[in-house]
Amino acid sequence: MSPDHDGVRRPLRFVVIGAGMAGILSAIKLREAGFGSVAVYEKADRLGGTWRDNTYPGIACDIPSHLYRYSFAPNPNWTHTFAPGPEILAYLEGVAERFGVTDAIQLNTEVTRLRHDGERWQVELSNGSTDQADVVIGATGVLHHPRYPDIDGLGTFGGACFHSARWDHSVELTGRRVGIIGTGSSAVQIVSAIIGTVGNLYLFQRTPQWILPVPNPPIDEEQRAVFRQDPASMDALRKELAHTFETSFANAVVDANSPQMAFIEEMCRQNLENSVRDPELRERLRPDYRPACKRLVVSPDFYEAIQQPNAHLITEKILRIEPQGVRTTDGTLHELDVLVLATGFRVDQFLRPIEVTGPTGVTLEELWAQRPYAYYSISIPGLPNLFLLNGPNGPVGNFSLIDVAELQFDYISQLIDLIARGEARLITATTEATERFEQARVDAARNTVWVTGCRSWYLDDRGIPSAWPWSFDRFRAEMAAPRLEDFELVR
Ligand code: N01
Repeated sequence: MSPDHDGVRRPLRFVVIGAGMAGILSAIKLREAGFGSVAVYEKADRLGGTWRDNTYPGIACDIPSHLYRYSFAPNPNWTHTFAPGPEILAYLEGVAERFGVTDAIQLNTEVTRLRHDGERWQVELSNGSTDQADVVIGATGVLHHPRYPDIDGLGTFGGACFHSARWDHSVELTGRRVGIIGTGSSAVQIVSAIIGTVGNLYLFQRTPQWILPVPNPPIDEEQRAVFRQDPASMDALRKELAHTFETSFANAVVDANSPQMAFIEEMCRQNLENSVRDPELRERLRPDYRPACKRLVVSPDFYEAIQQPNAHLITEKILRIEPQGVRTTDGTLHELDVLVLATGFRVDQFLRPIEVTGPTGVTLEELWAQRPYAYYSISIPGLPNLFLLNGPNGPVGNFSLIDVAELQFDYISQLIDLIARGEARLITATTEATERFEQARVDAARNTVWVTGCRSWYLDDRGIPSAWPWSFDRFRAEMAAPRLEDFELVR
């Protein structure tokens, strides 16, 4: 019997915002727990979140594919160690289909307002209709809103111009003069993917990046057949990858002085020394901060690509954009047909621009006037029964975000259970517990490699990393069960 009708748990209505990886997860888990009344609202015309939005050439995940998958839906068919984006999108769509949640997803429907009336969340939608929910799950993603650079004349460019997360596939690149602004993970993948096709490529680098040379070998059909026939062998691989990843990399970045971090630094330095032949180019590509201070860029072939005769690394500052191209401060006009803005994302948005008002009248904008925060990235004091997946200051950069979301969901489901059982009508973290958590997080962030002297999207307006500053083991332990004394439970 479903918990909606088992007489022990009361029926609840759930609204999930966003049908990306975390929203699909929520629908599957809620249905699996027997909650029948679930609506997932997705503003776009297709599910898939970041893997729907980012379709630029060369896109791949930099977390090994056998780690970047739902634990309940291992995939024996990944074609590469790091799967290309379209394969991940197809995987997410396949999982939603296979677990029967596509009917819960309403596409082209944006949540515009959430207002808690003391009993339930009143939900307003872009199509003019409304909904009500006992519990809202915000699964709106971290790297979602493109950041457009504030450069003079951006709108005057005469050719095609688009953000890396809004790739215009109707634009022909073959033989053309293509400019790319930015040198983050997106730009590096794009450069490697298009250098063989374009006429000339101009990479506008404001800050050089360290590059970790990790190869991306294919997983051949023979190996995939083994995984299909013997899922235990796939699980063994996953465990081995998870162990290596957590101990050698994910945990190194939160301890800037660890031997693992020293090893990663050495690999990056060797990569630069050994891969870039021209000493002058090598120096222009050399960062003046420690590897992994910015989110480490992983690429087996970027240095090779940028040394091709048709590749031009531009390190002069951009003065302005003109109809013909990009003018740098040395007076040179770099004439272009296409301009790609690989300039990253606005990472302080989360639920925004949804207007959220709690039962006391307090708004999300007031609560987050300085910057976004949430107790363990999940609960915002003043906004009961609203739970976030991959919310503010969570483990973002170096872990599989699917693992993160699954652990967070298990934690949230324990709170939902209290609501369903009538032990609480409304649940929210207390202000005091949230402040305590924030202080501990800020203190611990001082030991991370992210504060060793660089500018990055990790850093908030105070220069404090908006990230989980502890190990993954600690995250797992904290997510095992909520400390109820840190929550206000209203009956
Ligand atoms: O964005 P970024 P991204 N003038 O913010 C430059 C994930 N991801 O889309 O360093 C000139 O890293 C800016 O320069 P600077 C991953 O978590 C994963 O590349 O600030 N330049 C920087 O070089 C990643 O970290 C994968 O000086 C300007 C670049 O634009 C995150 O997404 C693939 C500028 C922005 O880099 C974001 O990566 C892709 C200006 N006005 C993304 N403004 C994989 O899984 C900005 N820049 C592999």
